Amino acid sequence: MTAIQSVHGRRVWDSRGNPTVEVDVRLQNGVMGRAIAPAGASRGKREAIDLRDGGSALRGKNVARAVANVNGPIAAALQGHEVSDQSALDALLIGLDPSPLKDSLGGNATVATSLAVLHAAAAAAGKPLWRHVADCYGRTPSLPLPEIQIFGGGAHAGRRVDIQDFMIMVPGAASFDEVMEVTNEVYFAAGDIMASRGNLAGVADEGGWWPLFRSNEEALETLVAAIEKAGEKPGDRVVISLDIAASEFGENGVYTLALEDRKLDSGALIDMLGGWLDAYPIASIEDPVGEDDTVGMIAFTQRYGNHVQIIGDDYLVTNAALVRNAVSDRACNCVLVKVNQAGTVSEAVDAFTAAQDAGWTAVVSARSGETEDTSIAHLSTGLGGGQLKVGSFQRSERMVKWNECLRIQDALGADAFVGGAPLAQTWWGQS
Ligand code: 2PG
Ligand code: MG
Repeated sequence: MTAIQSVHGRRVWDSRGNPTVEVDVRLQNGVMGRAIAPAGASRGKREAIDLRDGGSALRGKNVARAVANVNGPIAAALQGHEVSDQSALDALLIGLDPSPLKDSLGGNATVATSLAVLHAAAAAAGKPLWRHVADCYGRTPSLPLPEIQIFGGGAHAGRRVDIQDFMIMVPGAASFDEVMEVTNEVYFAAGDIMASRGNLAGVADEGGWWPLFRSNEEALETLVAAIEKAGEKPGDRVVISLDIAASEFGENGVYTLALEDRKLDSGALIDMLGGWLDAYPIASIEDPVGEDDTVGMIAFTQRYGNHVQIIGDDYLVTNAALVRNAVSDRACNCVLVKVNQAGTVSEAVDAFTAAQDAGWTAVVSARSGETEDTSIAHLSTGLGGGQLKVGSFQRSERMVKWNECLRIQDALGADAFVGGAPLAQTWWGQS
């Protein structure tokens, strides 16, 4: 039994230079846990909000009110409570702000607090965080299969291309370490090809290359060329994963591909993506249509759900009830789990387990605004059986998560890598 002595919030800065919330949870035995809230750029309408001050200073993004909520009502409510009871402490946070989007306390205040509680409880138990998560939720830990961005796009690269994330997965790797090695080869091969074609403008928000492509499909062709240049056969050990983030370029069933100066309805967008699924070794696709396009999501899943992983991000916003609805609607077959979309660890774990209980897969994910916080590397390992999406293979706020997985690999053993198992239902898994 170890009780919380104090909860202290402060303002720190994220990878885009924006203010964010850090929380220290200190226990009566002197042990401490710390976590930082990440921030998204392409945000679902139904995710917990980041409470920001508005006004002209710091482009309206200051978090003084969120920090004050940590140091005021949240600290007062949590003080004296047993730290190991994550669900009771998260219930206290939810009770303080029962609004669906946590708009009075701010999801940034609650998520940093909830994760800091998890860290403090792990430290009090003398366990690494991944082990604490596994024990807490009765799970078998395993190192996740990474999804790693090669080019940025959409809201992460000045909308230079419409599609947001062009990623690879290495389900054919024998270890997490091998995934990192293959990724290094593909990432730099892509950069070399783009530089030689005059297609490279720098690095986007998540560390992927900032592309100057003339069409969205040119990105796919370049990605295949990069996989080949790295000495791999596309679709063999390495496959492609896309985050379309369609809510960013479509509403009410009308999608505007600005790069190609084309407007598509939902059916035409689905046909276009279906053509890509036929032509390229794509094993996973996220938010293929907009978050308000349930009919499109169901149609896409009906056509392709038996052989491609279809991830709901903006569509599900890490919400267990929305996952259960989507399971009964047969819309998508995988959930993206972003702790700050839910606002607490318990709610995020609920969404993860609701998906796995239905036979779906689950991908724990970072946000485009990140920090040195490594919590998600531990969460995905501790919950086990999943995948991890962190951004690209450059910039420390990304590499810190991959490197943390390598440290966990030392403790768990290379055999604990989940490999391609989560993709068993995709064409890759069947081949
Ligand atoms: C996403 C994430 C990460 P953001 O859409 O999946 O790529 O982006 O954090 O901006 O929502
Ligand atoms: Mg997404």
